[in-house]
Amino acid sequence: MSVSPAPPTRAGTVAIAGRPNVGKSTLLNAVIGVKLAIVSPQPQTTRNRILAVKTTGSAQLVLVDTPGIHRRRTGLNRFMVREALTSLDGVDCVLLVTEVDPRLTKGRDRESDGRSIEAPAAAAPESVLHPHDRYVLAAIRERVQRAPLVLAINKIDQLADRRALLPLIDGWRQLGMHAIVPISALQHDGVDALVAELAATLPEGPHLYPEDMLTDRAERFFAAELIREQVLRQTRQEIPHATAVDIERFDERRERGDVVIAARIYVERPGQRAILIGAGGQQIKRIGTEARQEIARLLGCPVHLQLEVAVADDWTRSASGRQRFGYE
Ligand SMILES: Nc1nc2c(ncn2[C@@H]2O[C@H](COP(=O)(O)OP(=O)(O)OP(=O)(O)O)[C@@H](O)[C@H]2O)c(=O)[nH]1
Ligand SMILES: [Mg+2]
Repeated sequence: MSVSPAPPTRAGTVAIAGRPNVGKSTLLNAVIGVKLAIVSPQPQTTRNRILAVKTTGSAQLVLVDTPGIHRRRTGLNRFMVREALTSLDGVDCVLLVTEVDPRLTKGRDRESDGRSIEAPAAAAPESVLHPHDRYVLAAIRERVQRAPLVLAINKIDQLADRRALLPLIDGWRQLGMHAIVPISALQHDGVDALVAELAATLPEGPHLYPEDMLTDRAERFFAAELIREQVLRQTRQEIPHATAVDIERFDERRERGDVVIAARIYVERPGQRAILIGAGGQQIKRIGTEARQEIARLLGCPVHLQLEVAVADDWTRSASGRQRFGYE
């Protein structure tokens, strides 16, 4: 009786890249099944690369969430775009994320006879591509020569009729994607198929990390991020982008089984501080309540959170200001 050999293990790094707000971090969380990366409706939510390990069957994917790639290269944007682009160096695969474009799909969705969604098969790819995606693709190609590009077209839950995807898929196919997978990261639709496509691109070899390893970042980092997430979700205009969070105390009290965290939220101007605190301290209280619950969920234990709001004058505008918060 012959025993067939076990399939070879595969392992490698997959950078998740794309323009801001297309759902890269939502997708990372969906793949690993843990809310690790912060998510908000505001573009430029993610500022740092975040590594997360997904071991599935014989394959291990080392996923790297990255900030959105865009044209602006001043201040904090410069740091974020550099962080995204340098994350591409040496990866085994690039997972390029885009989203269904409402301008391409909404009008077509309203048609029920399907006529208006017929793919203009001979159309130039440029006609269906979002201009920012074209920029992102060029920036990736400049950096990545050999690694395959797998495209995830996200937010398909927004489509009434999935046939509206056909022209988009056609356009992208002409641009040399290794694979194209329509998904809804939010509804976990197509995510398993995407993981299988990614795993198949990875080189054969031993796993790079122990199976129980989730991320390379410390709990303090995620605590600061979850506070920043609430600022992004609960404030508008310039405040989200003027915010940095510094964890001043992070005490695991083993005897009580809880964690005490004291954090300071920095903004750039006194007026922003006043908005963040809100009338009677209501705004900062709401931010604290939500952030505490999110941190407790991630750490799996009760959390006591004290928040203060301080001003670091125009910190995003100077190299030393950005350096102070680790963004330089
Ligand atoms: N409808 C829908 N919304 C989604 C989906 N995936 C993400 N979103 C929403 O899109 C917004 C942006 O999601 P993020 O995951 O923060 O996007 P990102 O690409 O990481 O953004 P940056 O970090 O700013 O580059 C959030 O409001 C998400 O809830 C999806 O599959 N369907
Ligand atoms: Mg993100």
